[in-house]
Amino acid sequence: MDGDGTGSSGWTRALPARAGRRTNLALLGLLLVAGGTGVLGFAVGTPTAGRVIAVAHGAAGLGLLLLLPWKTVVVRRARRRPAVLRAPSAAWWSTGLVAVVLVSGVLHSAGAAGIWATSGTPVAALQVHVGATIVLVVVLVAHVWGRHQRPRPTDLDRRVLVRTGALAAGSLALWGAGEAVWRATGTPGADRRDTGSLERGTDEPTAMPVTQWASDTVPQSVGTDVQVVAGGRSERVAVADLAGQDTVRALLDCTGGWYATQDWGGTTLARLFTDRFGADVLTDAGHSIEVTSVTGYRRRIPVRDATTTLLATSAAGRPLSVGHGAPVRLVAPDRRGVWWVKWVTKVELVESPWWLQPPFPLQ
Ligand SMILES: Nc1nc2c(c(=O)[nH]1)N[C@H]1C(S)=C(S)[C@@H](COP(=O)(O)O)O[C@H]1N2
Ligand SMILES: [Mo]
Repeated sequence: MDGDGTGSSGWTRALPARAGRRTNLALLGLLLVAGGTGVLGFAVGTPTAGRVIAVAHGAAGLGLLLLLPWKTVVVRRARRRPAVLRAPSAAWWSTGLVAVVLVSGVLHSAGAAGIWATSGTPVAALQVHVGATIVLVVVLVAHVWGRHQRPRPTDLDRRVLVRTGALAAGSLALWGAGEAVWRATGTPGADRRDTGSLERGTDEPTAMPVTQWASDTVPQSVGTDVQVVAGGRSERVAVADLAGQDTVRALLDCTGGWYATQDWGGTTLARLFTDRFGADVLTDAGHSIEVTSVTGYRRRIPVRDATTTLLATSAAGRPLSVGHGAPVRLVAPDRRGVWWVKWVTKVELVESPWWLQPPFPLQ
């Protein structure tokens, strides 16, 4: 009847006849791991954890390719069913979007970020990756809806566990092979950081991209002082008084896919608070320090970070540019760029813990 049945080519006939429910579950599992590690990777800035997450993310994504032969069988079989013939759109959209997400992800990992660079925007591959993923999530929910692949107790039998292990090992091997290719060919991606970011403008703040999170914009005007608040007391500190007290060499790693290391100059949050409000002001570990931008953008830092976190007025010995947060910005070592609040107007010791906030800024 139709010419594309599974029997028509030798290699698909060799595949297990039961390719179906478990293939779909494995696909869903890989997509969930890839999606979860993708979101987590944006939240984590510490090297080792970042590395584990990035490898899992890459492997889970590439692992989808390993399931392609099985999924082809499933799709071909499904296409013989008239109901699916009539409404294939979600299925085709998900396939196309997965392809876009995979290709852009691989391009980014190869270091292709700069290839499509237009004025100061070196992050196109990663933006495509994230954008297509958001659309994919919507389409996938529509696609998976009504196709309940409920796990059964037998899904935990030994053969399945062995196959799951094989899939995980195969995915990791595929990821390792990709990395080996980048290294052998000297692709820029070979040098990327554990988080997957590429170096841009280390020790050269002017070469560093100016990046906003979501919808925030560079403000028209900024202040000349910072309001410091703790325990009902409030003081205004002139920006000039913050300059040059402490320096820290720290790496800014943007979720847009680039990083840069600079020598930042300013004053640590610990010094800022204890100089004004006494040595005991930061001793309650349940408290946090809320850092607010003139734009309303804000992040809460745990008090334990106060000694390493800087209110910075300079980078590489020169005053900050407006794009990079002048006159004062936060420098939060080991945290992703979203924490590095620019154009700071207020720092306040608050009683709530740091984790009581949206995981990413809302603006
Ligand atoms: N007020 C404010 N601060 C902000 C942002 C923002 O959108 N608004 N973006 C953050 C993000 S996502 C990054 S990566 C860094 C980028 O700093 P840069 O523009 O100096 O490179 O600033 C952070 N601080
Ligand atoms: Mo960022």
